[in-house]
Amino acid sequence: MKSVERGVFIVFEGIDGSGKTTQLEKARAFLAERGREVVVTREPGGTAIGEKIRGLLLDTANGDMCDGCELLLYAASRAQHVAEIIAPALAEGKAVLCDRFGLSTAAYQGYGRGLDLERIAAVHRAAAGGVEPDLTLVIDVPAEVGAERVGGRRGEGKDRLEREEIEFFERVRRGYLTEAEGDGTVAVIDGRGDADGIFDAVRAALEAVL
Ligand code: Z5A
Repeated sequence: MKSVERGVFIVFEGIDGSGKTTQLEKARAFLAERGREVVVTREPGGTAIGEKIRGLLLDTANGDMCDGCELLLYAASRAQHVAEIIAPALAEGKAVLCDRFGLSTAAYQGYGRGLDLERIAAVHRAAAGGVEPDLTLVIDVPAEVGAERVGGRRGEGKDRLEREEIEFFERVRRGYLTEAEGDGTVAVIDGRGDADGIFDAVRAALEAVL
């Protein structure tokens, strides 16, 4: 009987415009070439319910959303996402590549908004139900670099979160770097330079968990 390959859960993180989605797509191609069955998904979103929640979170009409409401909406999206997509895919031995997960909540709602990190961790545990990444790749760029990369989207088309000031994204970046310290499941990758060069470092980190 053919043994079922172990599922592997890999998360791509970083501030807006870090290039994490570009790297995730390269990882998808790399894993598929190696014959892995790959599920690509994202937060907030990833399910029909989650995409509705994403709409609420990004809607510029919701400018008066309080930070606690925002935290719980990300968590609600995650609970559905884990139950409907991530846990079943891992149980079937698939490689799950997820654009953002728990570290986004610590970085944005904790370091960015200033919510208590213990509270965030408790809410995350309730949502994720013990399903945690084997590897989280933080694609690290200064806030100015991220802002330049998403520059084309700024102005008229900005969503509620993209309207934040550059200082907010610097706090978020510092949050990622602080949370990564001493956590063996998190790799920080320098996100400056060209995308292929960055992927060399991403590939090395992926190979270590495959
Ligand atoms: N959020 C939260 O607050 N709490 C949570 O718990 C969760 C999320 C889960 C939506 O995220 C918002 O949700 C996010 C945090 C919050 N927003 N804020 N603020 P999202 O992931 O959907 O949105 P995003 O962060 O803006 O991601 P993005 O648009 O997909 O950008 P990206 O993934 O960082 O980058 P990219 O799409 O790969 O690249 C952006 C541009 O740069 C694009 O034109 C590329 O061609 C270019 N690029 C990429 N790599 C390079 C390199 N190496 N050099 C030059 N140019 C490059």
